[in-house]
Amino acid sequence: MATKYSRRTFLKATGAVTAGVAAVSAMPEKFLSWAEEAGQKEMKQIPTFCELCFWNCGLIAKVENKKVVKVDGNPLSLRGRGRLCGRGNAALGALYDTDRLKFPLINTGKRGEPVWKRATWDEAFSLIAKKMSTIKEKYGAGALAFIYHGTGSSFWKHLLHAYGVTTFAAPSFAQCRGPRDIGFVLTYGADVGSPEYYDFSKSKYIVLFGSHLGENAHNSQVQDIVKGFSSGAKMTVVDPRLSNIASKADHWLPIKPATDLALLLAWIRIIIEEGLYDKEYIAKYATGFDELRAAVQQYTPVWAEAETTISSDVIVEIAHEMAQCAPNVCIGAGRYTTWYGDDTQRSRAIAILNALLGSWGREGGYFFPTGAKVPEYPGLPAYPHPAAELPKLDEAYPFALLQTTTSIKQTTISEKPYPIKGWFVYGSNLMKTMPDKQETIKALKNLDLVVAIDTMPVDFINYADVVLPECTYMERYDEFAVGKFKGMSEISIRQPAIEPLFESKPSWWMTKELGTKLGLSDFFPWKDGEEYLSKRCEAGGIDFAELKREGVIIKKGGNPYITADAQPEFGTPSGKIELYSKQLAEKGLDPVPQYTRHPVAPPGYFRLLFGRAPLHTFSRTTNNFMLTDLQKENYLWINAKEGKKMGLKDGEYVMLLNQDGVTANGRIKIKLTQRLRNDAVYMNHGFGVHSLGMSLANGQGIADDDLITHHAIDPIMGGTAMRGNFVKIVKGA
Ligand SMILES: Nc1nc2c(c(=O)[nH]1)N[C@H]1C(S)=C(S)[C@@H](COP(=O)(O)OP(=O)(O)OC[C@H]3O[C@@H](n4cnc5c(=O)[nH]c(N)nc54)[C@H](O)[C@@H]3O)O[C@H]1N2
Ligand SMILES: Nc1nc2c(c(=O)[nH]1)N[C@H]1C(S)=C(S)[C@@H](COP(=O)(O)OP(=O)(O)OC[C@H]3O[C@@H](n4cnc5c(=O)[nH]c(N)nc54)[C@H](O)[C@@H]3O)O[C@H]1N2
Ligand code: SF4
Ligand SMILES: [Mo]
Repeated sequence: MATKYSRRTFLKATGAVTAGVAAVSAMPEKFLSWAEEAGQKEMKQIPTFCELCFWNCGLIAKVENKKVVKVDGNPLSLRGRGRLCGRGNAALGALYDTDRLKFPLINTGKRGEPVWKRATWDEAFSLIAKKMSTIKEKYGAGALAFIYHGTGSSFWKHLLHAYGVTTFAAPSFAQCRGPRDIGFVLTYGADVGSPEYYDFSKSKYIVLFGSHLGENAHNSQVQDIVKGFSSGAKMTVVDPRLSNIASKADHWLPIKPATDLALLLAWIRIIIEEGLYDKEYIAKYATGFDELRAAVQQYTPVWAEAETTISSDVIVEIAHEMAQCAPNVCIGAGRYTTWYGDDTQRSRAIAILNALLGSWGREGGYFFPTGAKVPEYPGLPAYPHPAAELPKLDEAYPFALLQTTTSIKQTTISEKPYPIKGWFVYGSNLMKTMPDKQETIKALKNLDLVVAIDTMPVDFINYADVVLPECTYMERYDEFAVGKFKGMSEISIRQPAIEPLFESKPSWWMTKELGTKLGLSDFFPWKDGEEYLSKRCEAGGIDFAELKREGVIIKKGGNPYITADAQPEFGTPSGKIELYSKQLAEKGLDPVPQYTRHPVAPPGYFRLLFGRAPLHTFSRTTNNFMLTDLQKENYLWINAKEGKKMGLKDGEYVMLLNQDGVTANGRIKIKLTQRLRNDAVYMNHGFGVHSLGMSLANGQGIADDDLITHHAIDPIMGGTAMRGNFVKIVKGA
């Protein structure tokens, strides 16, 4: 076998890493300066973890002369197992992006039409502290809200809690996984975790609903599904589009969009009526079987065929296949689940189907995870209790376990039930993330303070009063990542590979400084980020030196499956799996999921579908020079036959107009394909950035979010369903 020479093996082979310049003389000219540099200084290897998505895979940064020259996966990391996805490998593109936010900025113009003034950190914090005090005096601390996504947000939560703030929300709940979390919590009293507790590597049968794993690059999960395949797992993928994972499946079901609940209810009915369910499991662990059975009688396979366009024979065949492989079956819960407005009910139907097959707590289904904990920093004062109990923001959505961005936005506009006057936004590009931009702008204009903590001059920055430039994940200490896995738990550390570039700073520093200005220094007794982490480790008996050296500490233990000795506990009111939910019934909501028909595209329009670009994370990476090299814009997938009928050519640019007459800013390239139904178009989310500061991303492709002017709200948990928009293709762009 030919030896593959990576740079590392090359240096190792020549001894350049340790032997200095002496070994260099025999090297070819082109490697000379490179190796000389490496030879003069020791190459450092710093383990840390990735933030290019929330999977947080362990990585090892290779540092020469204070420059990160490469990243590799940390073989010890359970989230990555020594591998990084395409985005994770582009860490240098994020770190060395010349468009990064470099110093604090204060907007001296209007909100949304910024005139930026470069500020010192002290000026920026003084302004924020002054405005916070004014808001607190006038309206109370309840008038401040925090919206966040990402690891460093925990420092801001701490600061704001200490200040008396009570309103916290993440788009990754109400615009993402909220429905599936709540659907599973209502059914099992537990959610499916992140990373999800799927036992794919042991599955005999896997079913995915619009969860395009591989394009949605959940690192270890993709590795698990590949293991499952190699051991002979069969798979069905339900998706209007032949996704990459669908192309590997035994069955691809190109379902009519928005009808998944019909298919699920038909499967539930078949499994019940043909007696294919796990009778012992249901008798022992579940409640509400008879009510479930009665409530799904109308959902016959023939009825489901009319709704979904999937033949009733195929529906029955797959139900039989699943049942044959039960309980080693995993019907995936999905991740991005805010689709059509009845999403918690669809997620509940998935949870119920898994229960009937007995897959919760069984090999190849959903395992019970092993948890880990790092204690809080010892001796911190208690957070203040707000003087008066504020009314619940999400009263209308009874199972919004987290507060929702939806309610924060609505409350900011209406000032009811109380005014919200200041937003802190961490790592969230709200212009692209929340539906209905005009409404978001209306809310932003009603605020007295908007603080953005970010690394890049993204679209949202233009609406901030003060911009605080955070250094990237490669330059900072941060919160731990604590992961629950099968028979193992993992604690990962983030530590700086190099010092922060420009004037950017980590969140532990920003919050300590601002906290001190606000008179909250008691809440920030640590000297620096390292001490903050080390004291917490000490309190929990965790070897900090080992953690720094290895990047992760793994603990084994815990039973992943139900056994005679290890019986499951369900955190529902009945202590059982709730096939029929009294909790929902009491709130006037369907106790068993019922099908609702959603609007279809008007003539001449297509349903707008969107999803992940394999080599990008939303708008996070659209300016990353290593990734724009691979994909710089998005494409409009359209069924080839349909496209040709309209005279469209592959690669031609078009514009898009939606059902409300709104045009997306920019143009998009047509991709004619046989891999999509003829009633929908599909594009990657994250592109169509409208921010001049993002020189590589600005104006590339079209933003799905420009076209999402309509959204339905999930009545159970307040999620915003964004797949109910329709677009018309306008030629001649
Ligand atoms: N139209 C539409 N909307 C969607 C989706 C969709 O597919 N289409 N997807 C939904 C989903 S699944 C989710 S989870 C949400 C996610 O939406 P958001 O919560 O907005 O999360 P991201 O898009 O990951 O956030 C990106 C922001 O984080 C900044 N950032 C990156 N690294 C750092 C860092 O280290 N520190 C700080 N302070 N900032 C950083 C980036 O520059 C960028 O501004 O969006 C939802 N909204
Ligand atoms: N590379 C990469 N990976 C990522 C991310 C990223 O930005 N980039 N983001 C991460 C985040 S936060 C999340 S939440 C996950 C999201 O990952 P997923 O949960 O997989 O969600 P989407 O990317 O929105 O899924 C889009 C798929 O749903 C299909 N679909 C559309 N409408 C329907 C329908 O009515 N029925 C069915 N059955 N299918 C439909 C689309 O055709 C597409 O294949 O990905 C994560 N992983
Ligand atoms: S899946 Fe990729 S982008 Fe996400 S944390 Fe892992 S390596 Fe980074
Ligand atoms: Mo998400």
